[in-house]
Amino acid sequence: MSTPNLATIESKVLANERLTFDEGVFLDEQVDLLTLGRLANLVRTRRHGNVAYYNTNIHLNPTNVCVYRCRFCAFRSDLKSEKSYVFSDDMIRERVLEAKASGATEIHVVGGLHHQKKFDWYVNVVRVIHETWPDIHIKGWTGVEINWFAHLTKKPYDWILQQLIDAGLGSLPGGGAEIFDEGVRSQICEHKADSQAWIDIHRAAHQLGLRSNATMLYGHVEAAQHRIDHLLRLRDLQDETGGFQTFIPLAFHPENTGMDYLKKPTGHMDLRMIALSRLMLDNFDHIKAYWIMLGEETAQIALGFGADDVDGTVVHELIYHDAGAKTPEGLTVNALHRMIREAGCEPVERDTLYRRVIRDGANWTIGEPVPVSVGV
Ligand code: V47
Ligand code: SF4
Repeated sequence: MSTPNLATIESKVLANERLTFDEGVFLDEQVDLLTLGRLANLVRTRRHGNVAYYNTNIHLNPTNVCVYRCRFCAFRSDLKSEKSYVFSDDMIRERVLEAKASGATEIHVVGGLHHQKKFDWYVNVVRVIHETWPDIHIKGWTGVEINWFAHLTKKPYDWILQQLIDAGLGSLPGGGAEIFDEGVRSQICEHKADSQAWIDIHRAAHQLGLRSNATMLYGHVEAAQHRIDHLLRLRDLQDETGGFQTFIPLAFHPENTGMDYLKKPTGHMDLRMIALSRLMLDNFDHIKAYWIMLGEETAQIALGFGADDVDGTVVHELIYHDAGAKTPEGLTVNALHRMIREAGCEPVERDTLYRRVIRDGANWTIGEPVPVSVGV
């Protein structure tokens, strides 16, 4: 096999051809940011023109008590710690009514794995949200949580997922993927769901008709070959099921974590990861620049480096703020519009499934999906 070179990679990107593992590692290790960004922006505009997506959403982390101790996590708490909390049904209802009043179309639900809660407690969280306001899309519980529920109930993944769908679950978020490489995973989160479990759960979800997202946690102890391996394992599953919607690269935030001696990745690396994922994930429609994690400035610039989505209004974010994020906990729709327009893009509000949201005063309805082009 020939050694990868930029000229061949450029011509493959122009011809919409798939890049290999070696080409990915070469791009990651040796190609400068502006070249990566130029190529990724070409792919992004071929798919989306100048459209950039956002949504109106709210977060709910029903508990921070967690059996696991991932070294990168500042959010988790021991049961007896002063920091620990558990939402009651009334608190959940209050959050849902706040979401309704703010015009949110999505609630993003993830949390810790509480030692003393049974599977029914987690199903109940979904049911209470759904019964309080059936119109809100519930994007909830990561592959790690689904794996924990399988452990608790000794039931297969599709059974677990079906119980949650019956209670009102609409899709799965992309968390818990971290880095699939087994060696790296054992250093940063050795006890929780392994890579194969995460992949199997997303496959099971897709087979039941649920869409899901995928993430990658970068900027800690991993290297280029681990990042590219991660992206290609996701690309393989997407070839098989087509069920992923969005990929979200997540920058490690070290404050208050077990790896606080590491430095937070720079804006330079953040933009490289956005561009690299756009180039390698040729079968993913969307790459998200999660502004909460990147900061508003970098997220805005990322729209010119391969990203086509900035996530949403968010509100009540804890995972990144516990780990030192300096961004606000939420942004208004006007601020998101400004961020996107100044980047030369046209803001389109989407729901979780990337259908247009049509607003009329305080009311909203869901329109058609915005067409995505994959051709050259
Ligand atoms: O799995 C935890 C990461 C993830 C830290 O699907 C950290 O739309 C950096 O997955 N530094 C949860 N990262 C968040 C997540 C997500 C976020 C936004 C949108 C979507 C989506 C999904 O956050 C965890 C882990 O990878 N994480 N702690 C930290 N200190
Ligand atoms: Fe628990 Fe999730 Fe934090 Fe790991 S990342 S310790 S599973 S809350």
